[in-house]
Amino acid sequence: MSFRDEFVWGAATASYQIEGAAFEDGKGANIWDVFTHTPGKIADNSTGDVACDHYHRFADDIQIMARLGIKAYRFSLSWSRLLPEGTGRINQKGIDFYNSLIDELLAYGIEPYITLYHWDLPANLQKQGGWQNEKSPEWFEEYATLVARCFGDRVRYFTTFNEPQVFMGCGYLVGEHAPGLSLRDEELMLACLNVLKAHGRAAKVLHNMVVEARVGLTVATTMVIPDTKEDVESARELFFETGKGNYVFMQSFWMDPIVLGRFPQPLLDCYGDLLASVTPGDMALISKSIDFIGLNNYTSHQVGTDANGRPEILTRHRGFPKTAMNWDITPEGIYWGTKFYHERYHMPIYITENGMANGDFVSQDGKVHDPQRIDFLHRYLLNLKRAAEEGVDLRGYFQWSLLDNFEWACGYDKRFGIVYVDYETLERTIKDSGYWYRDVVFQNGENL
Ligand code: GBH
Repeated sequence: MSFRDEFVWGAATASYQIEGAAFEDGKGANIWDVFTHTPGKIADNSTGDVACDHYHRFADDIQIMARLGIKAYRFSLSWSRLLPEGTGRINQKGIDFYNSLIDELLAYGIEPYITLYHWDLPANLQKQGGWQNEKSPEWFEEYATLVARCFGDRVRYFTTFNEPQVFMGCGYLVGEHAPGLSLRDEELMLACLNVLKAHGRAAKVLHNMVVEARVGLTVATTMVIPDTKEDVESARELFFETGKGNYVFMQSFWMDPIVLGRFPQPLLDCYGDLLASVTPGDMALISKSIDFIGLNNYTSHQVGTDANGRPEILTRHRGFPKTAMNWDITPEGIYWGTKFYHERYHMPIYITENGMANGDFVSQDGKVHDPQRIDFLHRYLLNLKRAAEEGVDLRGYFQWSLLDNFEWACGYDKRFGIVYVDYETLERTIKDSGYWYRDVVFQNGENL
């Protein structure tokens, strides 16, 4: 067996990165609107005001997906488009937009996968402390209730959060992402715990209100590749390790409570008091709250074992293959990482993002030739297939991204799409990798 028959081949995007229409039709400002309009925060001084103008061109984009045979579309909702202040007042035009998007997808037989939160918190909620406010789990529950009520008649698949590691790590610790904070360790931990509590509440609402709901949470992974056969244990240990000052970017801090119902012991040892703010009632909602795990993967560490038997990250040789983001190209990581996830959590897994940034442009023949991306995807998918063959419960794969788009602090210079976007004319051109992916989808990966 390789990929199961009903394996879901999809493509992914996120609201702030593609929609544009940032101040149209009653949408409220969110933290990325504020951040991008603050000088010096974005590499090319750009904003998501227009982005790919998907808000007005979604029907064309769905036609492109249909042409490529894409079976599922993972997109996120803009919270402040639906609830301009984050709670309370509802913006009907926002609901109308997502209704049209969902209906159009269904008309083409494309299954919608909704992400509730891909980093764009309503600005009004940030004014009240954002995820540091102990009311934030209630805010998120109110939002999830609206989503379930409006879209739950047609949508079954939801992820609550995209990469809590990144929006908390880069947004609340490193400060390179909105809202640009650098919290102290204890403050950061409490804010992260609010995200977990928010997840628990939203998952309950979705399960209660949506018939046959399938709810997940997506984490960012830097996978691990054992250097030799002797380093498998070291790689596993490094992948799931966590401890004092080392949790926000890690795996087990987020996923252990959600799947196993408890925090890892090293964290209980050093943050016991803070973790106690998660009451048994909170934990009852957080644990066993998901039906699948979403993994986003781009790169990996090479892991060896030092003289004391401890895992160590090995430095790769000079000139090691890299993408335009300068991230190492590491196909085997997706094999090892999904395998380790499977062994620890025994859950269905979707790859909710995988792809690469490349220096794409339109050639003289009017096409976009991106053999590097084809090779990258081919190698990663072969490793994913190997994991599937070895029994990892893989349910689907979403290409990041359908379109070139606003790459957060890097602006528009980095192109991740299988569809090229000309930001002057907003014209779309399917890249060679897009056509290649179509063949993979049609053959369920048998041609890899
Ligand atoms: C995702 O974040 C986002 O969900 C998506 O919105 C975004 O556009 C996309 O990926 C591409 O960036 O220094 O070599 O160890 C990905 C975030 C990427 C964070 C890889 C950690 C490790 C880089 N992660 N990164 S490295």
